[in-house]
Amino acid sequence: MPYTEENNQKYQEDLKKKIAQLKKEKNAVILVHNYQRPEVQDIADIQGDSLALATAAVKVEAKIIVLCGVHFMAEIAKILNPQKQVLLPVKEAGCPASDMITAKELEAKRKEIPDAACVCYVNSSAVTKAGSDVCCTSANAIKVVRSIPEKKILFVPDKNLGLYVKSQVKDKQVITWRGVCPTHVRVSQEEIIEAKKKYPGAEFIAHPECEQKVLKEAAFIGGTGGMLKYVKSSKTKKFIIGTEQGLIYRLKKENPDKEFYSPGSHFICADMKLTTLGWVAHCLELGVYEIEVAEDIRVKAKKSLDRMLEITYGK
Ligand code: CIZ
Repeated sequence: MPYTEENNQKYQEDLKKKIAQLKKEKNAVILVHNYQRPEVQDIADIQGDSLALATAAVKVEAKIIVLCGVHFMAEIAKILNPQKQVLLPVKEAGCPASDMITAKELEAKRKEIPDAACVCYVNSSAVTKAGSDVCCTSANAIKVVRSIPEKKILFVPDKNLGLYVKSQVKDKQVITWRGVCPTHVRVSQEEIIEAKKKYPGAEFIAHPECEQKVLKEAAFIGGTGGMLKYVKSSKTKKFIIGTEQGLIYRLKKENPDKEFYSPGSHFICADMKLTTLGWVAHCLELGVYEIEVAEDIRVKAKKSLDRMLEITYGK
C-alpha cells in the first residue's frame, strides 16, 4: 500500500479496531497518561495524570492493565495490583528523572539526615518508593508534605518540584535532591517572556517541574490534572502551556472555544512519544512487555503509595 495521507488514516483506524477487539478478547483495560500521542489518548479507557491512573489502577476489574505512559507508571499499577498482568507497550519508555537517584544514594542520604522523613515524587523507581516514607504526585505534593509530622523532609528525586513545595510550605525544612525532568527544564524564562509577547492576552500556566525562574512567570502552577481543572473553570480564552505538549490535545478537546500555545517546539518528552497504536496492538497481541516488581520491594513501595492515597483521599 503506498503511503498517502488517506491510507495512513485508514491504517490508524484499522489499528484502533484491532485494539478494541484484542482488548475485549483478552479482558484488558487501557490506561493512558496525559502526555501520550493524540491517537493513543483516543483509545484510553481511563486517561489522567499519575494520581488518576494510580487511583484507577486500584479499581480496575480487567485481567490485564495496558499502561500507555512510562515505566514507573506501569510499575505503580503492578505495585497496587500484583495479581494482574501489567503491560508497558514499549519496553524502553523510561523516565530520566526517575533514574537520577539510585537505591544506594537514597540510603546514604537518609543516613546523613536520619531525622528527616523522605517524600518521593511519583516519578521514581519502585526501589526509591520502597526506600521512602511516602510518595506524592505534582497534584498532591504540598498536601503530602504538610501532613507529615516531621519538620525535616528529604524530597527526591525532582529538585524543582521539591523547591516549589519548599516555597509553599514554610514551616518545614525541605531538603531537595538533584534530579530534574529534562523536558521541563528545557524551557527558559526568556522563552516564556517571548511567548507572552507573541500571544498577547494569553495566560501562562506551568508545571512545578519547571525551573523556579519559569514558575515566577506563571499565573497558575500545577500538575496536568490541576491544569485541566484550572483551564476549564477560567474565563480566560488563551493559554501558554508550560508542560509537555501532549496535554494540549486534551485541553483543546475539552475546551474547543479556547486557544492553547506551547512556549517552544521542544516541549516534548521523547519517552512519552514512543508509544504508538502499533505498539499497543503488538502489546495486546503478544502479552508484552510484562512489568515485574520483586515482592519485598513491592510491599514497601505499596506502603508509600497507600500512605499518599490515604492523605489525598482521607481513607
Ligand atoms: O503526575 C504526573 O502524572 C506527571 C508526571 C505529570 C503530571 O502532572 O501529570
